[in-house]
Amino acid sequence: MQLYSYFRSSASYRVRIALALKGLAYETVPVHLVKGEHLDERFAAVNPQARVPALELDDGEVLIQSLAIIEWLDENHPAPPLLPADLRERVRVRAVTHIIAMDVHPLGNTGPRNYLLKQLNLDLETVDGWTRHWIEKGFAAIERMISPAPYCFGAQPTLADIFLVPQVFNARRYKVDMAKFPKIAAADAACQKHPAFAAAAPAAQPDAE
Ligand SMILES: N[C@@H](CCC(=O)N[C@@H](CS)C(=O)NCC(=O)O)C(=O)O
Repeated sequence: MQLYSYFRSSASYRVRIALALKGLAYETVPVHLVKGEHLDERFAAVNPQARVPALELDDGEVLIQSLAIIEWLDENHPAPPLLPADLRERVRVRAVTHIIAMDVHPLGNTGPRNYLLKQLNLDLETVDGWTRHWIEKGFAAIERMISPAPYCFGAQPTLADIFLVPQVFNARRYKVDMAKFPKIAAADAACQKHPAFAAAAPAAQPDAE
């Protein structure tokens, strides 16, 4: 498999964690977002949405959208499971996952941030403040929803951890004060010690700068 990825992209980071947790081998194809490589016509042939990640399977099919890719991986490679067996726990894990994937991440993404900067002519400090604001709103909710032991929902990492850790990486980039979110910081610290999360970290990627 080939993963079209950018080392700092949090959506790519999610898929890298899932692949590492499942022990699946893949080759990284770097797509440099800051240089605009995702907007190149050649990449449109890979992902019509012009975003990373995209996972190209050995038969040539390309999967896009990190949550869809990770669910596909989990369905095809069930061990270790990324969702708990208990149905009530599963809905809680999914809720945290969706807060990040659907409510927080899209507002701080490269495309919307560039629109605020270039089309609406807002200055960088204002746009960074916007990004921080939406991360903090989402984190305030998640802080009340998890009781790390040591991962978000117990002794095994789940989808919630896979989505939370890259968002914490983003939060730190934008100088969110993580002292306000001690439970999230604790779950993140536990994940950082896990080899799969370490292998997926931005600094460990072949395209890291
Ligand atoms: N919902 C998508 C988001 C993908 C996404 O927006 N990726 C970012 C990097 S984290 C990207 O490629 N941004 C380029 C852009 O917005 O132009 C997913 O989860 O895969």
